[in-house]
Amino acid sequence: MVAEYKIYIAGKWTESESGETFESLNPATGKTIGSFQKGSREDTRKAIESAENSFDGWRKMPPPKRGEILLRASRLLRENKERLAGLVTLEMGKVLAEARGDVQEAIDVAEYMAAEGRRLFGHTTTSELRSKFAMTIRMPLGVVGLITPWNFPVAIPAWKIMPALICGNAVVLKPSSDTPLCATEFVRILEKAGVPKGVLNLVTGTPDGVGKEIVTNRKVRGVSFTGSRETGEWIAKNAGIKRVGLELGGKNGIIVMPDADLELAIDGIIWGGYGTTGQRCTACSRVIAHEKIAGKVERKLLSRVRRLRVGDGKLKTTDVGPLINRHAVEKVHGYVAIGRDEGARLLAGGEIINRQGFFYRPTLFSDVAADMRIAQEEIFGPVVGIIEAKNIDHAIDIMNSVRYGLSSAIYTNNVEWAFAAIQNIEAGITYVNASTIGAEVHLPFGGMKETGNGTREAGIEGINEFSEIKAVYIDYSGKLQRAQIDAG
Ligand code: UN1
Repeated sequence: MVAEYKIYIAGKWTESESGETFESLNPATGKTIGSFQKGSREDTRKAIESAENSFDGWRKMPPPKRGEILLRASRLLRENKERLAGLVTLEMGKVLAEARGDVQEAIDVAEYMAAEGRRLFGHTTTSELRSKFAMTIRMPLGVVGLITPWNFPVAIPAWKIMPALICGNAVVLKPSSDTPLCATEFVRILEKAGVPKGVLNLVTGTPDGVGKEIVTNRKVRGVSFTGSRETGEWIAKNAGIKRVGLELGGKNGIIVMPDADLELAIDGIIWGGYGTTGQRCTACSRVIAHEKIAGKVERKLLSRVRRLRVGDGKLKTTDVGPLINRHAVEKVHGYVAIGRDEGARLLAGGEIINRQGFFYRPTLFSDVAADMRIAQEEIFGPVVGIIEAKNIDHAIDIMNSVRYGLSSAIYTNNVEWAFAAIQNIEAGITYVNASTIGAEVHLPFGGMKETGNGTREAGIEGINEFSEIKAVYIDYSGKLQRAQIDAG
């Protein structure tokens, strides 16, 4: 018997009125791990209403009290870290060490946001008039809809839920249908930590049923989405007048300059390119190697890629886990064919592994031109291409030649080159002598160009994403004072 899970509305675990369910699979075996409610538009409307009804009580709770609940959630996450990491590996496929990192990221953001309960700073400032005081305060948006992907099935819901809650918003969460179990377990932890009924609602289901309602419902004041560019574009067009935060992926590169510590650079490329089976928005899919050392980079990388062990993420011997589903395997394989047709040289991988589950051989291309599709489009799999650059300016031009601008990295010990990269790469994140992945939760996360719409998540930017700013003027002069007219 397959375990059946429910949706969570107004503090109750219930079945969808649709009467329909869908299954979540273990990508390492292709076997079902649970059955989930196919939430409908009607379920979603109920969830939005429940959020609306509980919003006032929640926003009036003193933020440090809300912080205590988040802190309890962080403790519960810590106590349940191994169990949750096991579920992340089971449902999403990443190797256990990374699954632990996924849960740890949720703990970190819960702690950070819990402490925000005692800050949520505004500004105090001067006034141009006498006996007048001016400041800003933060207010919640109201009901917010959070739509999250499968690649960080605990961390990304946490990035969004924790700041949303500490700011006093009420939440409707729609997790990816590839990882509903992780979302369900995460919401259970928040329930146990004491988030009041109705403040956090979970509706599993399809983009058509749940996602569209969240995006188009006028009662929803903010939407935060991490996922594909196509869906992001649809959201931007259809959300109407509400705040929208988008994080839509990348085509991230690592520049390797001739003076770089090559062993370090190779470690960074392997981690950024093949960690999480390349399924991070921040994954490195382009190595931009200076022509003087490109041959060396290629040889060293190839010998490392060949040694990567592919398998079930729960085994200690596995370096690279499965892809998320059959469709992903086909997509990656399709891109490998495109790369070959375009004239890139396939050095390793390029094949579907013939076994249960959704496995793909770690793949490396060289002779990649910056304008090839495999160097321009997000593949979201274990595929890396090497592109040669003549000098630092050329390398940065190549880096910037894509529509995305999320993460980037440069390996060099030359201060001039490092700062050229810092100042000229159009990306939300630049690493120096570190890989493209590994963002920490107290710094802003997000990208430029078509990676997003200018919002940033995590850290203080997470608070900005989920709060409104009000300007407050207090005139204690006892007379009419007109700004711009009576000053002076
Ligand atoms: C993502 O892939 O959308 O920096 C998030 C990193 C992780 C988060 C990635 N902390 O790679």
